[in-house]
Amino acid sequence: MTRPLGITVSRHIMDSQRLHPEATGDLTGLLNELIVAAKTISAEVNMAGLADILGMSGKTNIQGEHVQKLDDFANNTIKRRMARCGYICAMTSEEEADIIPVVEGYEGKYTLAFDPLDGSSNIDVNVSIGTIFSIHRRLSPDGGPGDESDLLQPAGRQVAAGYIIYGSSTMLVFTTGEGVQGFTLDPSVGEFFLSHPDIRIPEKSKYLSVNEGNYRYWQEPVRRYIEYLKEEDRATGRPYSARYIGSMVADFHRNLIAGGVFLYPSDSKDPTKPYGKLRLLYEAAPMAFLVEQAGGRAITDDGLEISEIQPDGLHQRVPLVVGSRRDVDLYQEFIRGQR
Ligand code: AHM
Ligand code: MG
Repeated sequence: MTRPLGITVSRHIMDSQRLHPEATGDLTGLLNELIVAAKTISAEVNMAGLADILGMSGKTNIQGEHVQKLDDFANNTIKRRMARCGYICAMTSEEEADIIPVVEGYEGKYTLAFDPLDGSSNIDVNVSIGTIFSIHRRLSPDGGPGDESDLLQPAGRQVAAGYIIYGSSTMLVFTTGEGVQGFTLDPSVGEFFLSHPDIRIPEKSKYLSVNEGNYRYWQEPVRRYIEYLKEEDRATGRPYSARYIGSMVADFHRNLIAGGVFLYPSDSKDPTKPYGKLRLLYEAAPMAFLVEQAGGRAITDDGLEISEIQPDGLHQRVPLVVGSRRDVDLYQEFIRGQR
């Protein structure tokens, strides 16, 4: 018996590079190194119930959140591998307050922003979690270390972005600006194979992903939009069904494949965090790039395109509405007072 000859992710990346004679191979090298880090994390996540890796590390991160042992493991795995890969000049991570330098002499022409393990609250309970990444070309001259300005670039200037979801299987979903491709890890051979070529998000959906426990803290247009989606009207496919996992990677992935709208709007729950929970550089920006490449849309809760925001801090938060284009367009009508 033979297995079908699948396209590996490295083959796919090299084939795409061939279409760009000007390419130096650095982005290919960068993605390949990142994929090795992802496979390492995936192996550890799969062992989570058995190895002594569940629970808290005892540390608190820049956001004041308790760091889980697996968060720490994932952060160190990416940081250590990428610091001497030779393709990037600086990094930022959800788990680190300051810019992360690379090893001297290994500075490359890209930057990397990442959330090593998103969905921390789901780590210990065997629910899908993920790694998110965002890559920009550096602004400062090549050679020498990168600085904060290299990382503080709008989402619309990303050269690649994606995530690895550790779910019922491990998948890598990414874009380099030429559509969105999905690869599934075959753990028996340790390779990602192309399983979801050219992913397109359905234009309109019937799924709503939001933490409705925060309802009382939302602004009026958000409440009205959610109420509207819950009303009954067969002609417009309402009421929508609710799907909320609490790991953005998992919620986003579901919506990308099946259609859906995900919201993490600003709320008045905690006056020190007026812009919701999600961070621009390594949560909202990569998802915006992916969804746009798949035919969807990503805006803030007051209607700004995520791709156009000029970041002013490594850990800046941003309210996010992302998903099927017509569902996001509809949300915009609510904030414009058209509904
Ligand atoms: P984390 O990066 O600390 O894991 O937090 C981000 C996560 C997202 O994955 C998810 O969308 C959100 O937090 C869920 O938050 P809430 O529990 O407030 O609904
Ligand atoms: Mg996160």
